[in-house]
Amino acid sequence: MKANTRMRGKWITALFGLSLSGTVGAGVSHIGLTPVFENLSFKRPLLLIEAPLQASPGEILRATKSPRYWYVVEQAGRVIRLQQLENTLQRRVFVDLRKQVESGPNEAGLLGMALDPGFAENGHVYLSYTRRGDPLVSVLSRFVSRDGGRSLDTSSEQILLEVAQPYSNHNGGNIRFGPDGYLYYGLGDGGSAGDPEGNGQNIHTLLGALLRLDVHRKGAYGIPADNPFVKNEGRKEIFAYGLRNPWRWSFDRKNGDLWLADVGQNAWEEINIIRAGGNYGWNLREGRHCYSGDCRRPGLIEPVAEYGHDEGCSVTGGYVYRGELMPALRGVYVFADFCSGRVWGLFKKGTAYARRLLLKTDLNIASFAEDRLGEIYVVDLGGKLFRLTAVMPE
Ligand SMILES: [Ca+2]
Repeated sequence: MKANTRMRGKWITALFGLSLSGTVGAGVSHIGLTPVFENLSFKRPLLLIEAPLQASPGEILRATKSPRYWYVVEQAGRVIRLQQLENTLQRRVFVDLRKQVESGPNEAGLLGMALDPGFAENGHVYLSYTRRGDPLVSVLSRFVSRDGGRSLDTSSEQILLEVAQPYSNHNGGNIRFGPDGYLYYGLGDGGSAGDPEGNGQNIHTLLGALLRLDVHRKGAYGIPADNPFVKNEGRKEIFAYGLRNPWRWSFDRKNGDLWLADVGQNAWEEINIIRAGGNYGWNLREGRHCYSGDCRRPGLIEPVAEYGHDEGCSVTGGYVYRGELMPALRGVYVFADFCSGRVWGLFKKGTAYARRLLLKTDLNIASFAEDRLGEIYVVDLGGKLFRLTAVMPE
């Protein structure tokens, strides 16, 4: 998200469709939005997370009969738990950290949540938030649920990492476990505009970087032995750097590829595939373009796609689609622009990617979500949630 963005807060439930010309088969030619949890509204929701199935593997085959649990993260510091069993839906507060979370600045708040891969056994939940105070501090903490995921014990908080924020914007904050079992944590460049402190290119600060942490060791965290700066100069937590504000990013559930959308300054929004040790260019480059300094020096990794501010102003990264409902989108990376509400797909063409408009919306898309079946959801900051679906043309 971007600080200077007007918050429309409006949402619509109508379906919009644009033809996926040339890619479409089996009579599916439109992509639309279907409201989910229709009777509920959330306050500035940022994330939707489905809990893993807590049953025997065979239960997956009867997914529609099994209870499904969801967590909706609200920016102000609350997480709502939804329990869906066939047609009934129960809602309760999972955790309320509003007293300690600062959500005044537009890009501050409870920004990230990840369930431990061993959540069913250990109840561990990781939260990333902006803590009240001056300066603002980005906090990564572990909490424990002692009641099977129904609520979080706030007294269990163990702070793993604190990073002071020189300015109020570009807090990043997304956290996720990779397929390698390590916790990844994205931090913006510290904020203001143009990266005045040069944090993006500075490997001695955790700002402007994607971190990779081993949170399954004793103490706060350990450094994975193959992190790129373990044997080199630079902070050992860093996995990749040269990032401006990695607001949303995800792993491809099929092959583990790490797709990261980096919010641009005034001109270009970009999508990256992250490699260990990679320098993604900010603030020398904005997208594929010179921004400042020695912007043509070798070693800066280009985004796989970009778009200009004639089509939006703040990219929201999504997912590579691996579900069943939209066959035409299988293997396609789906993402959006927060300001324009447009949703695109990146279709692989040889070694490059072609960007195609999938859908126009009037939403402020804060995040996408992926359920356990690989279906994709849209989280609108205005308070509503939707599933992306294929719709028949009228
Ligand atoms: Ca870049």
